[in-house]
Amino acid sequence: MINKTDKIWMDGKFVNWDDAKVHVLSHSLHYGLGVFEGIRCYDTQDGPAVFRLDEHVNRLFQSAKIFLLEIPFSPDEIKQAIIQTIKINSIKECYIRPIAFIGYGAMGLYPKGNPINVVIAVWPWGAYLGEEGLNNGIRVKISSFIRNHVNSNMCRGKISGYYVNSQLAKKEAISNGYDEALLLDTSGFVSEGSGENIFIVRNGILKTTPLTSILEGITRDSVIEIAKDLGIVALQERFTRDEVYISDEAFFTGTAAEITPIREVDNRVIGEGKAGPITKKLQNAFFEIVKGRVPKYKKWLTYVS
Ligand code: PPE
Repeated sequence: MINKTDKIWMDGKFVNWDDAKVHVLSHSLHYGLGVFEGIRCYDTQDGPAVFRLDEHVNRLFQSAKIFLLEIPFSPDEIKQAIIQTIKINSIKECYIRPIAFIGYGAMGLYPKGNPINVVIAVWPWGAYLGEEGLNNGIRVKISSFIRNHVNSNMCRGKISGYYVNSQLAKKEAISNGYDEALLLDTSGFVSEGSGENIFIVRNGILKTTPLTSILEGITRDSVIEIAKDLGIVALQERFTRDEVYISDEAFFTGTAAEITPIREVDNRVIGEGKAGPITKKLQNAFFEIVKGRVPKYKKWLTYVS
């Protein structure tokens, strides 16, 4: 069950959590076109700080642009609303979910004139794939479902409807006794997890999927930059599932998943079957950064107060 907070920002006003309702004929509920973000706010020594707020809000507006949705607020207004939502709920660490969707009005596939509603909610959300997974790694299954084709669903957008594909993959993985799914693209190369990007390590070199069939993950981008700083080469090139099987280390990245080690894929143990040394190094650096303990990376934090 989700952990409730007090207030949700809806179209410019705060409403009580339990009153944040929409009509059952809201267009996006039926047809899946909503653009959203997942952002985290961390408790730091200087108070709560949002990780890479600008990049997340930019991506929200880019998703809207790709899908021709007019968000009736400016990026600055959305950033301010996010900060205010954290403040009003007096919360130190939370997950932040802004979503813009097509509201109640016409039905059918050409909803001319329907309002675009915008909502921002925050709630506490711990380790996405479990504390144990975050520390010791998770078990992954290559999905029988293929990630979206670039011309049926444009992957630069973070769109509600795309997560139908993700849910199919996730359900399949869990019902087969795994923790998470790894999807391939339409050419058979590795794409991404149901809600994460993937990295592998072979011979000390980091590799992640290029930006084709995947969401342009902000954690992915952060890891690439941190790796460069640590002197670790990070390649962005296609790779196949068998390369994952024989990798020395593998991990998922995402706002919710943070940096989650992968210890097994399709019953092949990865490396030593636990978080590998490069994964640990990146994970430690990441948590130091989000907690505001690395001056150089304070540029990625927006302090709430
Ligand atoms: N790929 C997908 C498909 C994806 O959903 C996410 C985030 C990522 C990659 C990583 O992107 P980024 O968060 O910018 O590093 N998934 C979000 C939704 C999770 C959910 O269950 O809801 C998230 O992590 O917030």
